[in-house]
Amino acid sequence: MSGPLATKMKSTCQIVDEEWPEAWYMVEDEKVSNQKCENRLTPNKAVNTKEMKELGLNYWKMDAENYSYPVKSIPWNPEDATDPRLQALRDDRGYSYADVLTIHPDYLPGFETHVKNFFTEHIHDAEEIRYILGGSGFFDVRDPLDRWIRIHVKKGDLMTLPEGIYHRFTCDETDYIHAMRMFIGVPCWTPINRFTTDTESHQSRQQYVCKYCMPLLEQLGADKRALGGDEEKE
Ligand code: KMT
Ligand code: NI
Repeated sequence: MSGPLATKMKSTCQIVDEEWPEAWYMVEDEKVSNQKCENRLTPNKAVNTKEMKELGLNYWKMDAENYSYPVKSIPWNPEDATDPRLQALRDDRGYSYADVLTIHPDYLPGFETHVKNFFTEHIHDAEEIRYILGGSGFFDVRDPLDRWIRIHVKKGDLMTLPEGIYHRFTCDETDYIHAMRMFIGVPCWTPINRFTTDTESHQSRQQYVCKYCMPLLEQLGADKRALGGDEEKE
């Protein structure tokens, strides 16, 4: 294929599965003494790209090496975008708002409080879109069985979390991440915290459960019944 459509597809299409960030199941929260460590199970239980897509996550590998961004810009003017691929992605997906911030003790006043709040489990009533311009950190998302999956994002990763997914974020041990936040429309960063709010009856949560949790849970149930059926035959 050639022509404008090919150029557009090349500019915005999601890249091959192998390049997605590494992800794994975490130890139980009671066993987490340092949230900034990897906190893997022993042996490690990896989560593959197919599983991450089934949770509703999206991912693009971006070129964060050859384009530079301010340390902080709230908001960030889209006219300052020189990366055509970022521009195309924003246009395609309607990401009308963006800002840039650096989460590091020297650059973010109240760093510790922010990190604590980011790590409080929550949902949003919109997609969470993060482009990692430098550094690294962990996004934790719940699977339909309510187990934590830890995703290690780093420079060049653009990841979206679907509306209504339970999640949290933490810096890793480097205590440094430079990120662009994007939003469709007027941004609202206020999290809807689980356990202190009735998130289960929130429309965004219910929508997420219907779209992503129910199909997976039904499949698990069917698999279990199939196994049970075999056992009965024995
Ligand atoms: C969030 O919503 O948790 C954040 O914005 C964290 C910093 S972005 C990597
Ligand atoms: Ni969030």
